Amino acid sequence: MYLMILGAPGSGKGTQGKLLAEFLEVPEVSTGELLRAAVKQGTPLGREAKRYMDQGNLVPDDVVLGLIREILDSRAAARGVMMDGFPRTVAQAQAVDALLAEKKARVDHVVLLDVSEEELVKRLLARAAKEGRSDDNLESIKTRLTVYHQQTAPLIAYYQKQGVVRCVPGMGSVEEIQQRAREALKG
Ligand code: B4P
Repeated sequence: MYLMILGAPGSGKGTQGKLLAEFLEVPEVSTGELLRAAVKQGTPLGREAKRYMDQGNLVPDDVVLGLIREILDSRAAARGVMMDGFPRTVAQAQAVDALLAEKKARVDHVVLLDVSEEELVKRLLARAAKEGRSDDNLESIKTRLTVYHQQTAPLIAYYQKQGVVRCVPGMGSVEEIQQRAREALKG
């Protein structure tokens, strides 16, 4: 089963994606986490990615696609994968569709987390105070929201055409939202 979790920054992609992957017994892959790990290790890829991430911009498609290709070709992902925070552009979505087609597979579900803008900013600022992530500052958050509307939100229509979008209201407790996501996958 190939799933994606789509939503604005702070919508709970990481939080819900991990729980849903555990429930469905598929590995979870977060491009954000992979990129942050590369930054921490100081690899050439990490050094390039950091420039974009700190400003709230997307890392170039070719960098992210290299990471995803490796994962989809791995044995761990042979039975499916939960992709958290990927794809984020129509070009990434088209590329992953082509990679899956090579495996005679397709995207089965796209879980779309719907959260108000006010709540998104509140959550990210709360995380900034707790974890100090370098892209969780007000300026970068504003850029990330703009980038989401311009480059990632068009994916909703892209996947609606494939009939795979499962819209999940993303406000409330983590447990409530997880329950809704599981229900949405049944429908
Ligand atoms: P991500 O790591 O995907 O970061 P994010 O959009 O902020 O979402 P995240 O998963 O961390 O947060 P969540 O909503 O779970 O990306 C970071 C950067 O990496 C991007 O800006 C970009 O530069 C780069 N990148 C990643 N993927 C890319 C790609 N495919 N292409 C190009 N660039 C890419 O949670 C946020 C906070 O809310 C948490 O503190 C959480 O605890 C809290 N929260 C969650 N659910 C809650 C709830 N129900 N109630 C209250 N708080 C809640």
